[in-house]
Amino acid sequence: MMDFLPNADELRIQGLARSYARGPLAERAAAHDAGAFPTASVLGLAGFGLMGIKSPVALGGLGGTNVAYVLAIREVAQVCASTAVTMAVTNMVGDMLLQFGTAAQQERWLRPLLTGAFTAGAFALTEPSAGSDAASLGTKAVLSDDGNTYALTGTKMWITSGDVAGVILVMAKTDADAGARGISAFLVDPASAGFSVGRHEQKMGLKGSSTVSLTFDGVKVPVEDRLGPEGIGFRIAMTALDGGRCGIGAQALGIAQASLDAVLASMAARKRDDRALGTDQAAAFRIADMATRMEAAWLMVLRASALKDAGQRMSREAAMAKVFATEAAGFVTKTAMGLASAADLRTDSPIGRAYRDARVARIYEGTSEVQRIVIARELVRAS
Ligand code: COS
Repeated sequence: MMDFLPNADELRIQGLARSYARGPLAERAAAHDAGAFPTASVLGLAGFGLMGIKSPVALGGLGGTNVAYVLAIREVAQVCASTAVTMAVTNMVGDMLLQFGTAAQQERWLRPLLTGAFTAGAFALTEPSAGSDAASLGTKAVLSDDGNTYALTGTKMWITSGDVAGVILVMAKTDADAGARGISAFLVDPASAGFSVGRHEQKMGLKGSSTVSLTFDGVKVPVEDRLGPEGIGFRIAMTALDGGRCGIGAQALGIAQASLDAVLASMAARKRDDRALGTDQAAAFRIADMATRMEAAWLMVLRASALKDAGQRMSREAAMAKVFATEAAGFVTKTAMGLASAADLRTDSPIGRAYRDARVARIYEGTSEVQRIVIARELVRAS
């Protein structure tokens, strides 16, 4: 029977995230929203194993499930969405090292990612002219004649934590004529010659997270730092995004929860004719719709995550959860603005921050349109 109730270990991991989020992170969240990268916060989370929730305890992770992962991300996002996205991308890179890496690669790259020796991990797929059509990327990886090293050349864009990461998972073409099957994945040391960080994007939300472009100018990568065989880089990226999309759904719902909580607190504080504003039907119906959409979306995120835990392909369910949760968060944060008081409309108020932070969730890790393409394709494939 499917019960949607997290088990004791999942609740324990959620509890770790909640304590850290509502304690030290809450004190710094405003500073992160003002643009301070959350270094101390991600290191604090790493101290509890939360930068590698599914990775083994022996390597510094928590040995948890995908359900535990979304529970933890939602807790962190409710307090600071910038920290949550930094945590989500690091966990995603760690998951790929766990799934596709050798024992030596896990020791070299995964352990420092989990323990906080690396501040973060970065995932470099998107390029200036390859976003939604990810397989059309142009970064090249050319193998040396002696077969020992690749030279990576190209530019990546919109890369979360690209300037602070200890390891960057880079997707590049090893065979220009083989389409998606010509893409391979590489673990790149940012200290490598030829690597440089470009512009820091000035974003409307998630201001504490870092978003940069990266340039690779003949960056030498030893063959032992290729993740998996040549040609499976696109599969690695899509596998990462299947899990990542559940995480972004959870992040969006954490943001939505913060927005709804702030609306309820604001309404309780404002009385009209001795009646709480929330008892007015116009407001009450809106609040009910906000909470109901969030609840439905959360069940979708949980189900997609549980399917992944069961080892099943869940591309369709992850895409459905992502599009529905992020659009629900868009509805909730916009409706909250309509119910807010004048003070709540300050950009640094909880409602203002949630409104700004929620928007990008419908864009990154695949736009709402890309999710609909994935859903439709999976339905056609299965018919
Ligand atoms: N898991 C494993 N493998 C997958 C997969 C998945 N979820 N999705 C696709 N693949 C595999 C396919 O099986 C196929 O392999 P074979 O050639 O061996 O059969 C290969 O990958 C290519 O698949 P497909 O033909 O579907 O690729 P497309 O180029 O048509 O992909 C979409 C289209 C839109 C789905 C893809 O480009 C995408 O997800 N784009 C959005 C990228 C994104 O989210 N960017 C944000 C980056 S992080 S901010």
